Amino acid sequence: MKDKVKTNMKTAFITGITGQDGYYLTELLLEKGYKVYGMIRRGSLPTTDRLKPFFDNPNLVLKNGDLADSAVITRLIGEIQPDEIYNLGAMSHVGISFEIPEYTVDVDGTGTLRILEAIRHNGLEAKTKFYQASTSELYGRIQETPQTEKTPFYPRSPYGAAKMYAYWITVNYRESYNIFACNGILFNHESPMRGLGFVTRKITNTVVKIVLGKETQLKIGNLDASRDWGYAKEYVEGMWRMLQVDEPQDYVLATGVTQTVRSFVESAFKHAGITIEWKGEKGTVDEFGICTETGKTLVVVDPQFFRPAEVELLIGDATKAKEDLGWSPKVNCEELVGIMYNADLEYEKKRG
Ligand code: NAP
Ligand code: F7E
Repeated sequence: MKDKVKTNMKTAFITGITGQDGYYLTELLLEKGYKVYGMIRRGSLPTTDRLKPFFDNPNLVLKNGDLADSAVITRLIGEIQPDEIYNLGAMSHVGISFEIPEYTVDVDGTGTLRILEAIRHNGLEAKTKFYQASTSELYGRIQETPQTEKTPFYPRSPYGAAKMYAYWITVNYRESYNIFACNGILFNHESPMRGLGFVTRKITNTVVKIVLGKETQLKIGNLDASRDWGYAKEYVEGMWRMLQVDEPQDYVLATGVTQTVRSFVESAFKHAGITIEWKGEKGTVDEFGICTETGKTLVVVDPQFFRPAEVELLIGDATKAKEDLGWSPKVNCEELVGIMYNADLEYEKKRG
């Protein structure tokens, strides 16, 4: 019986396992009984903090590697012979991609090609299913609203342009070599596991720090950008479902609701019992937010967080994922703010 379980055990290989989505996908796949191999990068400090809850699980194996290193990727995929590969690894910060564009395309664009070539090199075209972490940033300067799988792309950053190459090379390897390869075009998804450099987590974490007296102000960039924000834990379920259907296809995952950064800020402060009133000229660096009760300035606009080109508004239509995969998100943005705020409150209290 034990041997039978082992034989039936599926094997997954995850790049980007140390990131937000890596954490939730690892949790999901281990729960489903997968053997999970994750590629990690060497850092001067440990990069595996998010994975601590799974360290004792014998079905999780971590291997050193990098998306910039073809030889390692080819070797690891050859050794692991995975049933499923989830390519979540990326330089994923849109703003920073303007500062390190060449590195971004090497990792986010060519890195995807390296995995697809490794599948071919190891003769795994008929065995290994491939998930590519595509993104709503492909839509950039949006060509229609809401955005679907058919909406034309118009990326607005080195990150978006690199991910556009990755999107098309995934489609190309599916069509050329019959690899089961899918693009998940995921709209923004957030959680307590989100990196502190992304706007949602920066907001909930800073608001908590203001409440606890560790910070005095939230310094923010473009308050009027709008995003379709969902809960990351639900989105990794959609990734997995894309690889369980008969035909490989590309799918949008989104909530279908968009909110401004401004309203996310207001909502996070509301969880702290603080009402923000906006002062100064709207949409300029002179705008600021005060606490209506105390009159203290709690939010200031800081141009260092502006981007050379901005994606102003995103809103996705995930009808295809609902129909084909039975996937639809349950957690709305207001609930998401609550989940993140409460987790940050616990986290910051523990840190002291
Ligand atoms: P994240 O938290 O920033 O995690 C990125 C992961 O990629 C980390 O594990 C990071 O490793 C790894 N990585 C970075 N450079 C690498 C390299 N050169 N070689 C190998 N691994 C590398 O991102 P996320 O939010 O989980 O997103 C997962 C994927 O989905 C990314 O590809 C992202 O672009 C894409 N995506 C995200 C969203 C979203 O809203 N979250 C939406 C659409 C698409 P270290 O820990 O060592 O830095
Ligand atoms: O910015 C504005 C910023 O960095 C959201 C990545 O996961 O989702 C993410 O990319 C918006 C932008 O996410 C600050 O200008 C204002 O309009 O949280 P973000 P993103 O750029 O949407 C997509 C789907 C991905 O694929 C990416 O990998 O918020 N904004 N003030 C700010 N943004 C940041 N980071 N920091 C600010 O202070």
